[in-house]
Formats: sequence, structure tokens, C-alpha cells
Amino acid sequence: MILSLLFLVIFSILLINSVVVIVCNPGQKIGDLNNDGIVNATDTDLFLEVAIGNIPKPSNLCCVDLNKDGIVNATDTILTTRIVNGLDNTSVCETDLKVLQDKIEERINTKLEEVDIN
Ligand SMILES: [Ca+2]
Ligand SMILES: [Ca+2]
Repeated sequence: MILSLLFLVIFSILLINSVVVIVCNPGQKIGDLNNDGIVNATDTDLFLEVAIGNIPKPSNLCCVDLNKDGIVNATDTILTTRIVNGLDNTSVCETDLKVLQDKIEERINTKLEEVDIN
């Protein structure tokens, strides 16, 4: 009895202290925050947590920023709900072209600074 109570307390502490981390990978369904292959109510719940700031946003917003405006808010949650209810289709995250574009621009700017004779 005492052992099971101790286990319950330890499990509760671990559960409270666990941190949910959302990661968007290339090929992952947009709206599938827990990356289990389906967009459902679990993902909608995670969206709400991200939108209100309880869960940190992933660095790559591909799977959470459904309207691609650069922010994660109620609009994205509503769009996810539409996918869950079959009103909209989802697609998959592509290779993060924005990251590649930023790296290319950074390299170009570095080269331009190197040849600047002012
Ligand atoms: Ca999911
Ligand atoms: Ca958005």
C-alpha cells in the first residue's frame, strides 16, 4: 500500500514536471503536433496550449502555423479544427525552404561585405 502510494506520488511529480516539446519535421502532416500521423482532437488541444503559451512554439513553425502568417494563434487552432472535422485537407511540411533561403541570403550578405571597398 505504501509502495503504491509512493509510486503514485513520484509518477505525479514526473507528470507535472514533464515538458511537452513540439517539433515540426519535413514530411510531417501540417496540424499534427504530436507527430502520430493523424490530425485529431489531441492536436487541437496541443494547439490551444501553444497558442496561449503553455507549450513553447517549435523553431520550425511548418506544422503549427497553418495560415503561414508567422504566428501561432486561435486562427491556426480553428484551421486545425476544420481539418479534424474533415472540412479541410492537410498537407505535409516540406523541406524548410525559409531556413535555406535565410542561409543563402546570409552567405550572400557576408560575401558582399567582403568585397565592399568602402
Ligand atoms: Ca496527431
Ligand atoms: Ca498562423
